[in-house]
Amino acid sequence: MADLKMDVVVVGGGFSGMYMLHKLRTSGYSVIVFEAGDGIGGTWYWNRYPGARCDIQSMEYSYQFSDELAQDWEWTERYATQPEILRYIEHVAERFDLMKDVQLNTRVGRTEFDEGTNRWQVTTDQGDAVDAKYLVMATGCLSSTNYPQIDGLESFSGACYHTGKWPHEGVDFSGKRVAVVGTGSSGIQSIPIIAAECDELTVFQRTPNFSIPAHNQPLDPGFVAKIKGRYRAFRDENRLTAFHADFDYNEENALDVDPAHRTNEYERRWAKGGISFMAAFADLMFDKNANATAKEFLHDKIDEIVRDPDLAAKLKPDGVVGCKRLCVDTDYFATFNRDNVSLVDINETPIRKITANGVEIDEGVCDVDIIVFATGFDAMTGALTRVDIRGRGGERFSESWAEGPKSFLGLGVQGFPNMFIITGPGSPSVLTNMLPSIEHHVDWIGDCISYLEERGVARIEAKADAQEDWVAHVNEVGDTSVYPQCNSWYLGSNVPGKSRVFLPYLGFPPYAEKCAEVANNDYEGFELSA
Ligand code: NA7
Repeated sequence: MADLKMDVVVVGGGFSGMYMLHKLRTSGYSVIVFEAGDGIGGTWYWNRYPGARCDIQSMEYSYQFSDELAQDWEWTERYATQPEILRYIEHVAERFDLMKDVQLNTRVGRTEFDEGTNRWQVTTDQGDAVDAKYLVMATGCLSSTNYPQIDGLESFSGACYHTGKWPHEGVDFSGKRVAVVGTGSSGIQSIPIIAAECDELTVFQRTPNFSIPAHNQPLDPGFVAKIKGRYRAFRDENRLTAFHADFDYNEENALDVDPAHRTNEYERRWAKGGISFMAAFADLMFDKNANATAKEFLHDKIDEIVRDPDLAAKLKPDGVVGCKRLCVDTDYFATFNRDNVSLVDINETPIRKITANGVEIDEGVCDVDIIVFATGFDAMTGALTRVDIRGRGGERFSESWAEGPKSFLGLGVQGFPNMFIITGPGSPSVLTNMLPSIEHHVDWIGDCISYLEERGVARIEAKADAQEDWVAHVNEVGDTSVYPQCNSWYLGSNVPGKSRVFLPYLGFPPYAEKCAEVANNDYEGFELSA
């Protein structure tokens, strides 16, 4: 017997879960949020590694559901740090009195759909049993950490950390010999800071990454006033762009302009800094030859920065620019000019095992006191499939997605009625500015629930054909681009054994149009039963 009867259970207290709570409560529904951490914030709660920052500019990385909130909150830097983003979500929770419906330190366990009542029976590791009509998965895209399987890891006598589960008290690197494994965004942000603090740093690199300088700086009050003076219009303009962000998109194709013009544009964006480098030309993500011009430019930059040519060669990515998410850094490449930093390319010299004293490669053991795994996440699906969800007929969610995720719009899954996913695979999510994409999904789900409740609908479920067509469409659109042509977490290829499927939907505006069309046509593509 359930202890508690609610309209909605939300799993996860990150940015999506907190806004979902606010949205539903404002519409008059009873909601409980279960959050595994002992604080809210999701990604921004767990990723406390040195240098953790958002790679989207702070003036865009915030909620827009409340004009007062948008006007009142003052960001201090161009790219907000993890602590500042955490302060922001805590402020939001306090301002809208959200915490009274959030239960921390609670992991959702077996959760079953009861076909007799059309309701979810949710249990938790704290002994809660909740009967709820709707289940909203707000478990985040980058929350299930990916630990490499390296022999001997348990025998290491020093300290081991993962950037995505960083200790709250921080880590003192002074006087220490440190290994960092992984050179994605987390590695690239933390390596310069760890290098400056520790005695010796060895970076173990499997794949080099492209990175653009952040040129982070305190926010100029004039710039803030300008954006705040037309905040809604600014956000509305961004909503009409592919990445749902203010990237200063250039409509020209790299291959249609002369080389000098092309280099100027790349130089301009390099000097400006940030991920909008990707919007330098319209064909960069659709034509490998166009992309190669960006690659050449970025290779030259690495040569300019890194003094040792052999080292520079090892740091140059061979792949397609942006195919793995482009990184944004502060002094990453220059860090390799330091005397206390060395690089091990593990393709040339693989890690054989971890010993009590350090990391063993062919040339011997690299003795270290601390190992930092900056090895990323089982992205987009990991946090969902690890929850024991049983749908219609007892179908296990993890099994239904064993060959790759199947959903309609990344929002609903056939066989799992009355369940919604926020920024699930099959939606633009990680290819966009996450915050407005979260808000878009939360608004859509909230409106859908109100529609169902107003009409006395007992059950909503994605139809098999709509889901099949959508999955095919996501792949078709993905295949028009160069994204599927490399290995990245967008494709699940960073996790051994994970099915290779292009997870996000490319292009926010057509996606938003489709979502609106589905809603306007009485949730066409979903089966609604009285
Ligand atoms: P990423 O971007 O997935 O980077 C993880 C890094 O760890 C990447 O360089 C991986 O190499 C490397 N890796 C993963 N597994 C191993 C093993 N087994 N051995 C050695 N190296 C390994 O995660 P981040 O946390 O940096 O960033 C995630 C997102 O957060 C980022 O894209 C932004 O959106 C914010 P690989 O490239 O797979 O060869």
